[in-house]
Amino acid sequence: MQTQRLRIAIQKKGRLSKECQELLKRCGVKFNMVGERLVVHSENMPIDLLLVRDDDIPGLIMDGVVDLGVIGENELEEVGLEREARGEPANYIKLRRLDFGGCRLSIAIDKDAQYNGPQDLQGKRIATTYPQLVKRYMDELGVTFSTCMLNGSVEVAPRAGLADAICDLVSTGATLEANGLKEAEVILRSKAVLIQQTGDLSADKQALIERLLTRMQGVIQAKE
Ligand code: PRT
Ligand code: ZN
Repeated sequence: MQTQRLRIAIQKKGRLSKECQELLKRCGVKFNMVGERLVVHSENMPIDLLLVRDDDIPGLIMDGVVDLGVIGENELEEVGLEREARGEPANYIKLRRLDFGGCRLSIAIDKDAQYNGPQDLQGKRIATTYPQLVKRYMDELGVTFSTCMLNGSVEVAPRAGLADAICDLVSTGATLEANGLKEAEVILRSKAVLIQQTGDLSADKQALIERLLTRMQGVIQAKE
């Protein structure tokens, strides 16, 4: 269902939402976040913001339900691999990397364990929310392993006896340290990215996207 207005999916609440709203505002998109609305209409441009959980954003783009989305590369790539494995469409256009949401997806092990390289992970059980990304990395290295899928509390899995290691997002490293873990392998360096669906959009929408991108370039450069 194509709408006249450009639809942009952003995270409703979480680590990307504030900076994402700020970026749009700096690009001149006026809107007012009130209450618990799913859709917020811009007051000065033909743009609707769709406020959702970040997990839903890659699929909304890949199914062509929304035009643009802002999402962490970690989530985008995981969902892409998942969908490819299920034979579902996983296409998108990466318009630009943004200057927030930076983190790395890393495998971490007991801080006192010896670590000489990926072969030390052979046969281990790794707790993670990103099984596809872990599999891609380990397959490339030829290291076999098993997973323990957790959507939260990944960092306590080794202590709880659920897994030998974890693979989770790290920014300062404080969470790993607090849980007696150390980084062994960085498997992905991630930032928030602006993505577009691959369907044909109207000339008006495409022109609006170009305008937003030009403004974004200016906004991001001004901060550097
Ligand atoms: O509710 P919803 O599903 O929308 O949100 P969410 O809880 O799934 O995601 P959210 O808001 O936590 O994160 C959104 C995105 O922010 C992630 O997908 C990443 O792209 C990015 N990001 C950047 C991070 C971090 N930094 C980060 N540090 N996401 C999570 N963390 C967590 C990490 O999982 C760990 O628990 O922070 C902890 C580690 O932080 P340090 O500083 O202790 O290392
Ligand atoms: Zn999420």
